[in-house]
Amino acid sequence: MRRPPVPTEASFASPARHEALTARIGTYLGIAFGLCFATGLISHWYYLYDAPFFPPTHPVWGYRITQGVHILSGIAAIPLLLVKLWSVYPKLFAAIPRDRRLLALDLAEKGSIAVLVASSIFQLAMGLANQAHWYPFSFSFRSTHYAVAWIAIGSLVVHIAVKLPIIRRAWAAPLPEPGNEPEPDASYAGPSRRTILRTALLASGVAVLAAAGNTVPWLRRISVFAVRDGEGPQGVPINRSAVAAGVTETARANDFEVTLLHGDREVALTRAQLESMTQRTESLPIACVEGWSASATWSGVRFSELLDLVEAPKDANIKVTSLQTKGAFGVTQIPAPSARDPRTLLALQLNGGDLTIDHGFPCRLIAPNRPGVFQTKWVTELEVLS
Ligand SMILES: Nc1nc2c(c(=O)[nH]1)N[C@H]1C(S)=C(S)[C@@H](COP(=O)(O)O)O[C@H]1N2
Ligand SMILES: [Mo]
Repeated sequence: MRRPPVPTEASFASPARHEALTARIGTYLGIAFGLCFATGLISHWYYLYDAPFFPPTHPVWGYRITQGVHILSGIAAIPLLLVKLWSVYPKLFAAIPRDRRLLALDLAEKGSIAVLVASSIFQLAMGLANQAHWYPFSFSFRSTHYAVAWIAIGSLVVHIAVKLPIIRRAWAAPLPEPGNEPEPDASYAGPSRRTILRTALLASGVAVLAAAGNTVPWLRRISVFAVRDGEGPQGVPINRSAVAAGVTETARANDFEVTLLHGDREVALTRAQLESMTQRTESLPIACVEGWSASATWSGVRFSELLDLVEAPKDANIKVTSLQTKGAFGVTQIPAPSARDPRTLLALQLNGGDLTIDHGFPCRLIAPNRPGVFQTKWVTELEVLS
């Protein structure tokens, strides 16, 4: 029996492929990766409890924009990465140099590209899975996504440095077409390289529009990828429901109280007592790490005024505990600058009505310019940290 021949680079040759096309798609992909990396670092910073300095509370929509850009640039990268991989995969079958020095260089380049490709696919797939609330992995999403981001961006920088001469050459001249080449292939009837480039960019743009409804309300109707429909009760989506958090009974209990703790000082307030305090109204967005966001009007007690009841120092961070019994983020921390921002509320109402139980009844935290996960619902204890 004859063995099938081992494929070579030429086995996959297509006149549509060209380094100038690869370099152009690569440039757009690089821009998407750069945006995604920078906004990812910003998000990571917002999540740190021990940052040397805290993210600002102004503008209130800051995280909404950076996290929206993070998700959308990641989504934009997916079609571009697929087309880019298509444009270069025959190189996997290129002949291996015999010369030792060239072989070493070849292996180093292939190795760095293998790391880049693997980490890029991993990041985009993981990000997409997280955005869709699908966690098929058992490791921590955030620390893994953060660590692999550095691997991806590091190998990307190496890749760009190695390919810079080609990238320069590609952009210096118009995209060459198969028909205009020194040896035109008369039998080629496929799309022009310009068409392939435009289609890749179009696919990327369509994917972005299909996801942007998560953030941009008037796009919601055409956004097939928008995981949140924006139609949650009181016009705001819900991430973790009261059932999922295991609070359906405790949140409705008649003896519900919020306890403020500062050393040996302790003040407990019922919802009725919270209602009898001065009520403030603020318009603040919920901006989830998954990229969706929604603006809303919240009313309740100014957080800073609650902290004053137990004479909390102005520079103290606060531990926020919810009734939640299941899942992460039942206990969070709010740094002093956020806790003391006058717009930060322990909210009792949303968009003009009492909070529904899924939005955090009896009371929840809402602070300007913070990731949604820290807008803790069903708050039952506030402890002043020293
Ligand atoms: N106690 C508690 N609060 C929570 C969460 C949670 O899991 N538990 N999820 C947070 C997340 S991830 C987001 S995006 C917001 C969403 O608030 P909403 O359901 O009112 O829209 O609530 C936050 N508050
Ligand atoms: Mo969230």
